[in-house]
Amino acid sequence: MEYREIEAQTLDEAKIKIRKEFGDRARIIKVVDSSKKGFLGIGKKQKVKVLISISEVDLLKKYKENLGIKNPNRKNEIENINTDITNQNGSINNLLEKLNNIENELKFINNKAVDDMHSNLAQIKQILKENEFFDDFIDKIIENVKENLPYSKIEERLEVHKFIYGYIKDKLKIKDSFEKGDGSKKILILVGPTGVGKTTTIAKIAANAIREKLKAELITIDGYRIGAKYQLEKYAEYMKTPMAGIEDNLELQKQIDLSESDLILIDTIGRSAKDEMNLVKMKQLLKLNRYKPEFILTLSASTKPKEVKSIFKSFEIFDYNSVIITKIDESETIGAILNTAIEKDCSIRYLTNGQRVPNDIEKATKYNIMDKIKGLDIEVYLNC
Ligand SMILES: Nc1nc2c(ncn2[C@@H]2O[C@H](COP(=O)(O)OP(=O)(O)OP(=O)(O)O)[C@@H](O)[C@H]2O)c(=O)[nH]1
Ligand SMILES: [Mg+2]
Repeated sequence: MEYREIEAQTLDEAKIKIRKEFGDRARIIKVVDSSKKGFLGIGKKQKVKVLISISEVDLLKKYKENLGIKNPNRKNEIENINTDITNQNGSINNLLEKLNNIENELKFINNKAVDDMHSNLAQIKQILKENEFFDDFIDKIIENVKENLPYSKIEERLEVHKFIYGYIKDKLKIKDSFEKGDGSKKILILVGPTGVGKTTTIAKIAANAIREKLKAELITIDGYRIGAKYQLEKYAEYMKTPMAGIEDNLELQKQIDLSESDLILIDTIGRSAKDEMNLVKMKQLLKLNRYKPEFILTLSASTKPKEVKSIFKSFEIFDYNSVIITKIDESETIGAILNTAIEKDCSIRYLTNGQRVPNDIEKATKYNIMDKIKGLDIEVYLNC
């Protein structure tokens, strides 16, 4: 560091001198007024002495570097910083615009992937899939929304959910009364795969009928399996209601002829959908020429969707027109069964939701079935 004393008439003049000679290496340390006084101020000679320090070039450079100033001209530096910020703002805006474009492109691609579908419809499609409705059924629903809902409503998620709820609800058929067998006797025959809960459900229906002061009677054709007859016998005993095990068609006809019950519930042998031979035999055994029994397909909510259709198909030889969905408590979804029942124009009769006899059974209603469809807006359930 060097020190100098600069003399000039005014401070401004001294500053110009300093700037010219030393640039911004100089720092003013002290200013001394050394004017020579004239008489009564007349002839006064103005003079200032300015003491300055002068940094060495390297030191100054370092000092500026430490401050982050590269450009010796502070004004330029600030201007540059401002320009940088403006540029950065520009880049951020550019970036945001690009992101926006990418997002729009993705939306477009996604929509293309789901057949140019509005996101609300894509969401509904997903919900129905998660409920295990089949693709062709879902496509039909989506087409229906597009045809019947104006675009302004498709834009509103809740409107779409309401439409879907209403659509499925309208398609569902419920059966809650018994067809009369011969004017007085009502005969229900439960058929279905093995282990779905036919025997348990028969006991539940009988117990509830008895509660409603109906005379109920139980019959099983499942005399071959150890324990099967015993299971029904135990329920009958508990309910103090008649129970018979029959082995052939004649015996069955006779049993019904002699029965004085309002409701006859016939339990059958669980058959796999592939067991066509035995299904045909069972149909022959259950042939009741003088009566009009009502066959009910019983199947479990936990049946795999891809098996549901083949079960409906295999049991078609019984001409059933209603179903009981069992083990609702063990499954999250019943879409595949509802889907197939709707397609086959089949009514839903009961839902069973546990092992307890007689409590774990409900008569099917459109509302308790729609409640099982997950993922629709809660408002829909509250207001529909
Ligand atoms: N969790 C649950 N279990 C049930 C329900 N209904 C029946 N079960 C149980 O399912 C098992 C089979 O019930 P069954 O009534 O014997 O079934 P099934 O259709 O008569 O069986 P098969 O005569 O062998 O064809 C039993 O352990 C029942 O307690 C239900 O709604 N929920
Ligand atoms: Mg059984």
